Amino acid sequence: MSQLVDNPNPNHNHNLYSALRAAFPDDLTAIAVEADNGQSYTWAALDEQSAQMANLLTSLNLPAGARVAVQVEKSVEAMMLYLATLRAGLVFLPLNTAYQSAEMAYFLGNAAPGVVVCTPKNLPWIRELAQAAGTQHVWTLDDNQSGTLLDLARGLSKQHTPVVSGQQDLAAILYTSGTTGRSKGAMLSHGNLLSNAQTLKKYWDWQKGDVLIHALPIFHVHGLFVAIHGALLNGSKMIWLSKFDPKVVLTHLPKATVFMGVPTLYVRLLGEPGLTREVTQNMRLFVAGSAPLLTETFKEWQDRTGHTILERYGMSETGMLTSNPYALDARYAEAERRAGTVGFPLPGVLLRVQDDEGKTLAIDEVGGIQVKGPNVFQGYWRMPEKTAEEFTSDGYFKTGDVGKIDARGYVQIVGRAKDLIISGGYNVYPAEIESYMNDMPGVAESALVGVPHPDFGEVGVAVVIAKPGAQVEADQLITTLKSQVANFKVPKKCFVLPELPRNAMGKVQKNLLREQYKNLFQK
Ligand code: MLC
Ligand code: AMP
Repeated sequence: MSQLVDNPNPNHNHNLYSALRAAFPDDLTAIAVEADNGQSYTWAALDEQSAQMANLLTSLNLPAGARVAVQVEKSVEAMMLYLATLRAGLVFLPLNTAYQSAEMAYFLGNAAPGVVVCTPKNLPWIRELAQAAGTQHVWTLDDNQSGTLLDLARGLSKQHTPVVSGQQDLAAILYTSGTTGRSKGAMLSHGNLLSNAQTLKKYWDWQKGDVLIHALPIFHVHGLFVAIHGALLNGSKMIWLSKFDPKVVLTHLPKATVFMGVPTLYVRLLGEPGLTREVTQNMRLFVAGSAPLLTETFKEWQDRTGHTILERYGMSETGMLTSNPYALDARYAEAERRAGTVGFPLPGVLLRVQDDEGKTLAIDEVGGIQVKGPNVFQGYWRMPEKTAEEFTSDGYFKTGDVGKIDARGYVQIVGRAKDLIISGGYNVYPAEIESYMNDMPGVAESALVGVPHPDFGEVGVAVVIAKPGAQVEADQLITTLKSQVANFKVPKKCFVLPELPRNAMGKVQKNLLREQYKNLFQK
């Protein structure tokens, strides 16, 4: 598991908020966040309002490690709730706003949170699910500075001393699905998150005067940790966009220096004629990750803006693992950001490629990527056996990604051992969607495969076999799925076929389906 090195001072508080707070600028009246709703927040406001929320959480006297499950629209107050949860020594559990009731029932039932915060709109059904999960406190938070969370916190003290946390004490749980079965909660500690944030601050050379455009959702690693920790740990202002809109991003680029996005965001920005060298001339760094960045996107970005996108690789269980160099990386004597690679293991991260027999492979040989480091998680929530399965006997985490390391040390991801589709940076697990489809009337069996898509990189295509004599309508199947699961998981196309291709062992040959439909959305 994670390789956290103990601080020699036994009184040192490893609470992540303490480290972030220590990096705030001296002038607390300066603007920390400029939001697209016209509101600005000073550093003092971040500190004081998160203190009020932390005092509210502390007043509940929940046991250490209690979960605070949050499914709300993106807002600065939602980020403050994250900071407050850290301060109070509780565990932040962010949930995608696209999740519907069956998905939420599973997460709340599995995590048994002490507090649930939801949008006012969803309160009636979320309250029922939370009560069924044994949660005593259900609050609301809207994206217009209203909700019962803020009502309850408003009168409380604006001072709060962060709870003393150890490096391995949990700070957050992120649900992720892995290869099979239901979602698993990846447990991340204060030490995991801080070590990764400190490493990135150095490796990407965060500088005085940097301004980050924050355009990603805040319920996943990329938007919640990489972006927010990066800015806060550098005392840097954030331009806070509630939703990604390429036209809006363009208007902010001249005032910013750092942008982070999944590849779809870069593809959509390239679709804007206003993306030029002039508009990006103040920018220092464009970071891409969460899904493969196509070489053509990388090159087109270079041509249009003169900037070279820095691609990095990570996951929920580990935070960031590798990165192309920002500047010269003395370990490799390389400074080049290379398309189609995810760069070098970050300082402190051990990365190797092994075959199925546990043999470490040589340069350019393809196998499973395994990692070790202070950023690697504490295990899956209440799943010790599953956790044990995902680690090697010498403590490396098996990422489920397939790749190789080339002679210059660059890591290349060539595929995934896990059956996973990454669509616009969101993960879709075929097994989950297939089980919904298999339960539909008239369906005998089904398969979901990922195929290339010009906007989302990859999207799901469903193939369904009807029971003898049954009539199954593809459109109806899609409509039903839309009412059951988060919208990004719904296949973009569905075909009803007489049979699925199988090999001699009877296993569905998904590679043949992927081949058959590979040009469905592009030439
Ligand atoms: C939306 N839709 C998607 C989708 N997003 N379908 C597939 N994949 C997606 N990612 C659906 C919508 O519901 C809609 O369906 C239709 O597609 C068109 O939607 P849209 O209006 O174009 O979508 P939009 O709201 O603009 O969202 C697109 C997006 C968003 C790219 C901005 O998906 C996004 O923010 N992605 C970023 C995800 C992210 O942050 N990942 C980081 C994970 S961390 P309909 O039926 O209503 O028409 C991680 C670790 C790491 O992986 O390494 O960082
Ligand atoms: P998640 O568990 O949702 O955090 O998704 C993590 C997965 O996203 C990784 O295991 C990879 O498969 C994929 N991923 C992240 N960054 C990259 C990248 N730069 N290139 C290719 N795949 C990536």
